[in-house]
Amino acid sequence: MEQTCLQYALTEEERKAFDETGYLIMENVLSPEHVAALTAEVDRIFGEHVKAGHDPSKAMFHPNFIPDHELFLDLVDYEKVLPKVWGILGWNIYLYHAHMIVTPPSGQQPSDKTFGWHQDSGRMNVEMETEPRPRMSLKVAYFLSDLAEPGRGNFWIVPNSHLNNTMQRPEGGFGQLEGAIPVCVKPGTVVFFDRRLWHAASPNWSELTCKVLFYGYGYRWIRTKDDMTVQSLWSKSDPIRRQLLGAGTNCNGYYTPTDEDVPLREWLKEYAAAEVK
Ligand SMILES: O=C(O)CCC(=O)C(=O)O
Repeated sequence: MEQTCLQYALTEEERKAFDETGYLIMENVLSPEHVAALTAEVDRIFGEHVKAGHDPSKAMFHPNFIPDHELFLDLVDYEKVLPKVWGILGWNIYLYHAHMIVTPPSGQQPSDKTFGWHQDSGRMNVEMETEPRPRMSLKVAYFLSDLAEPGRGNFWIVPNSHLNNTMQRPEGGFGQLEGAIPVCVKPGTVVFFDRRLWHAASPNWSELTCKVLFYGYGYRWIRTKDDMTVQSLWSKSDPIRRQLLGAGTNCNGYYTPTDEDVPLREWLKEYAAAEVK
């Protein structure tokens, strides 16, 4: 990893905003060329799913996409993004989950049916007994399509909701959570969100196809949430990327890491001592 990434370190202002609201929006993180190259691979994968029988008018949820192309692998330790992830979570982290979502035009009329509001990580929200729940992980969403207007299959969030274990749900299956907003962003925008932030996917009532890549980072002692068949990529990765792809010396090293388990800590000690706790 190059030291140039330190110019993208989490600022105190960003930390405060993330802690208070549960999310952070950064525009123009990906250049138009980068967006175009990623989009070409997303379109290829969508096409393969359609050939294999996926209904092209339905949303595609495609997890474990890091091995599908070098461009996806390169975002795992992307210099404009990773420093913000370690700034929030610290150095004992890895990519526990990644999924690609393509939401084509539904052809349906807009409705106010309640979306699938949730905090991430399923049973973690039932079996962890604290109020508020612990953060544990965050997701980075790379928006590839133009979501500047609502109704395009936008990602929806309830700002400041991450410390609420429960939310009042509208009765009768219609209406959204109080305070909910669509995230309206241009291609190339990245959104960081706390896994506890109440969020939802929404239907696409527009003519544009919605394309988003989600990268989930969490502590190394959290299990993967999809197959994450990234082990074959370890040998061609540098030590920090290997850590982020789940490598470790032995099981105990996920809980009590040695220097060999967490090269990110060693790198930070050398180049950004203030970041090591
Ligand atoms: O596709 C979306 O906009 C929502 C994704 C989501 O709910 C998730 O990553 O947990």
